[in-house]
Amino acid sequence: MIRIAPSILAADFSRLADQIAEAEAGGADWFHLDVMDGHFVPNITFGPLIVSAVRKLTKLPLDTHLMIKNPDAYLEQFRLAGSDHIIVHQEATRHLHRTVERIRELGAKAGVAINPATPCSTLSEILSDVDLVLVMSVNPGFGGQKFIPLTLRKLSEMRDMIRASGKEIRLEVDGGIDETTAPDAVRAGADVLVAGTSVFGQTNVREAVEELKKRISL
Ligand code: S6P
Ligand code: MG
Repeated sequence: MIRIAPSILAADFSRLADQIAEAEAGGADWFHLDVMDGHFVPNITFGPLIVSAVRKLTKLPLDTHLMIKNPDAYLEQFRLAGSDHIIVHQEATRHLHRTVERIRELGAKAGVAINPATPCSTLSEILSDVDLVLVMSVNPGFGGQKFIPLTLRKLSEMRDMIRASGKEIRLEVDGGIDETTAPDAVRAGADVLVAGTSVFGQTNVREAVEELKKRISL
């Protein structure tokens, strides 16, 4: 089953409750929350306060993508705020195994993200300990960027690594996912599609999710 995880980064925060409800009505499976600190990436978004606000608006899993330096210092706060999945960047984490174990100890699913320039092989030793791998298909920092086609090859490589591990690990793709790139990403092996602009950047959010779902089922 392919899941759609709309990213609230592109939502109208002045009417977040309506926007979340509309995406849910369209068939959203998870909500994706992009946390940026202005250090790991050149942009600042929000922290646990917004995660806990979204927690009150939906029962769907909250997929929290930490684009921050020293994520270890904030894992508990994001879990307490209601994150079901906590994703850290391989590039921002010194002791990845310890971090992943800590996320699981806190009762959340553990995810690891890799930037476009980071090889899949950097995850070979940790793969069987994670619940989710996120392959960035843009350089993290801003919504609305163009999908980098070379990342399709990385998705296929990561899918092969997951298959070889024999574990149930989700493969998420994030950045520039729309009606055109979504089917390509699914063919390459992704089973969770993060979509910001192509969902919340549209006038009719419900229809936008429905349309994405339709495209990937063709
Ligand atoms: C990339 C960004 C992603 C987000 C984004 C996707 O800088 O930070 O991690 O999930 O919201 O947005 P879009 O508009 O490319 O779908
Ligand atoms: Mg993201």
